[in-house]
Amino acid sequence: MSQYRTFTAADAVEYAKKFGGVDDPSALVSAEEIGDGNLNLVFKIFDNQGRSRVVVKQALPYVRCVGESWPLTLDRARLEAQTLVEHYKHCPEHTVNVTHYDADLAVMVMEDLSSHRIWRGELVKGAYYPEAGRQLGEYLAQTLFHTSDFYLHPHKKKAEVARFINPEMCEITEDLFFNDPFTDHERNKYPAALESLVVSLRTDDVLKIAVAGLKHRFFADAEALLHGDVHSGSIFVADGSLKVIDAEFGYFGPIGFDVGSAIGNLLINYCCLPGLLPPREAAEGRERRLSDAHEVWTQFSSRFLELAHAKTSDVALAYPGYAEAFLRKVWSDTIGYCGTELIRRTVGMSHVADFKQIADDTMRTECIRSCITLGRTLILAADHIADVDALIARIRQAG
Ligand code: SR1
Ligand code: MG
Repeated sequence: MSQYRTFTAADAVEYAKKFGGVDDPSALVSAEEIGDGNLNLVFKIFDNQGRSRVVVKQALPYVRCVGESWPLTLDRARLEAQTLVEHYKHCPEHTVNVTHYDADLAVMVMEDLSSHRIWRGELVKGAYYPEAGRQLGEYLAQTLFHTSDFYLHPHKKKAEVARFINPEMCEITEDLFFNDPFTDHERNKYPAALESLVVSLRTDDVLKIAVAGLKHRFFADAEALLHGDVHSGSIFVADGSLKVIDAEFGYFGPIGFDVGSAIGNLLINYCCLPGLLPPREAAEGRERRLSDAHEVWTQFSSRFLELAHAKTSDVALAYPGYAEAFLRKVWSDTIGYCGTELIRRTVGMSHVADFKQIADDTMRTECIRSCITLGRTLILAADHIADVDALIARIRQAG
């Protein structure tokens, strides 16, 4: 029988004493629940000197931001822990270190990242981390290459695809990205002034066929072990450091989904900065976001190619020119999925601080309008944007 029970702060301290891996467990005395995401409980565990030492994270049997009316698998804790452990093997520099997990309690223990801050909060304030784009590109290249058919033996790859089957979490993405915003769904939430723009998404045949293609590839293209939810709220930054957390959506899917989600969140910030900062700072921040997005793609693609040239084991995939051809497919997927992230974060239910924190209603509406419009442009143009410089030019053109 399952031993699952929802942790109190005291339970989290007791758990950290047993499984936290600290030298002096009896010094652990208190916990603070700091979870501000949509799904889980997250406890920071403090010692008797008031220092935070480890983090205990527990999956709830339902979607936290909605309540018990939306039940959700506890197996996501296993999937999250195993995805992070796998990614840590290939990119320890940029993946949070999970040191212990327990499938029955849906709990994991991980390193404390108190010296870091959530990137989204920093982007909203206009803070700049010049290395973050490159570091995120490196994380994506290392984790996605080393879990792909370029690197894994075909038997191992198939076993890994089976280990990371994640139907319930994938279903959330399938619904929230590819269905809800393009239908009249009760979960959608957007400013009333944008009704006609949003309705136009539902009746645009070319757009809906492009979105169907993206959803189909999300169902079918088991290219690599994705993080599955790479947004700026799943990334901690500090000077010279970046760490990715929160991988409960991990599964084998199209590489462009992770890269596109990452770039999409930078572009959401780009669209929202005029509502968050005074004009000069906003303009400067927007240039930095374009440069971050450029860095993510440039670092990801150049490192992925380097790895493919040096380490591809399969004789057919190693044929000169194939990795480059594959990356062209990843590039158009990246632009398409980036577009769906812009639309689902604004029209759908999963809103983000970048626009929630805009104080002025009219300005907020205009920033959301530019996110939706850019998202649509990118989905429609995904096969026609040659490279990252052409992408940046398109974004500037969109205004
Ligand atoms: C019901 S969960 C909504 C969203 O929160 C998570 O962070 C994912 O982004 C998901 O799509
Ligand atoms: Mg998350």
